[in-house]
Amino acid sequence: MALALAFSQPALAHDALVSQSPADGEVVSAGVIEIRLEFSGAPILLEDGSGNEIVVTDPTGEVAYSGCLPIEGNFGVLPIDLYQPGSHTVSWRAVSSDGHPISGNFSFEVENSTGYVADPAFSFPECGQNLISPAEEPADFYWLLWLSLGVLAAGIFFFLRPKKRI
Ligand SMILES: [Cu+2]
Repeated sequence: MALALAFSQPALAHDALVSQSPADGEVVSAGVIEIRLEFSGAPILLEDGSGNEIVVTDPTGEVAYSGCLPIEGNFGVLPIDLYQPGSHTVSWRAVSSDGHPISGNFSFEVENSTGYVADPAFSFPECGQNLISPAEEPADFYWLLWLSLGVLAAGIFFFLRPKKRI
């Protein structure tokens, strides 16, 4: 039972998204905006830069950004230059400080009443240079790994559960 508890305990310690900007459904003006995600703990930075990732899709279905999510303490912060009016969708995933993957998605609206055009001088933060093609999905391996660990923990828990008297 102690072993089962030791296995199941970390699942309670996932970090959570505590606030975000833009909010889900928020309307923002075209231009360079910051997508800010605040977590309850600082996401773990893996050496190869994978694990903390964000994908932004514009209203035409084009991927506006797909790559690492720059981490600043408890925050994931991505500046992005947006001009396409309409609904943008954001999907993110991060490595919780307890080592588990967490993820979420939301959408927000861009309003462009001033005829704003993309700034040719805009560049993504350094970790954004290494863009990941949406087709590659390199983090899937980690999801499978964590899923299999969860199944293993559940199996041990089941095996060690207190037996009922007949
Ligand atoms: Cu966890």
